[in-house]
Amino acid sequence: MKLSHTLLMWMYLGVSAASNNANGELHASKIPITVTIDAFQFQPDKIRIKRGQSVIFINKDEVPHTVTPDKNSHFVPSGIIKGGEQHEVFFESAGVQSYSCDFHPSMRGRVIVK
Ligand SMILES: [Cu+2]
Repeated sequence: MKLSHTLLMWMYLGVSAASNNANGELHASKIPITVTIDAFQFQPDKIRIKRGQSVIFINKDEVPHTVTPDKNSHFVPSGIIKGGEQHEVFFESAGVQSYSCDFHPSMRGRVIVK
């Protein structure tokens, strides 16, 4: 009795994990991509997304950063992202959208929007 109950539990856990996995892959294109800001670097600093997809920038540093579009880039600037906070940026225009941090101009990254 006890053994079969344990077996059922394991089967249930197995099925549940598998369906979560399949679900995640099915909707992968709609899941926002994450860029981590860590040690004064965007990681990764180059990503490819589809138009309409968003990118969540997570600031793991203790100081504030921004995601500010270059002159020829088209997206709404993040404004200040405080240390430990995050901000979602929406990319509606195709092309290479390059950006930098207002406070640390050497911090640069690119989002390639298809
Ligand atoms: Cu910065």
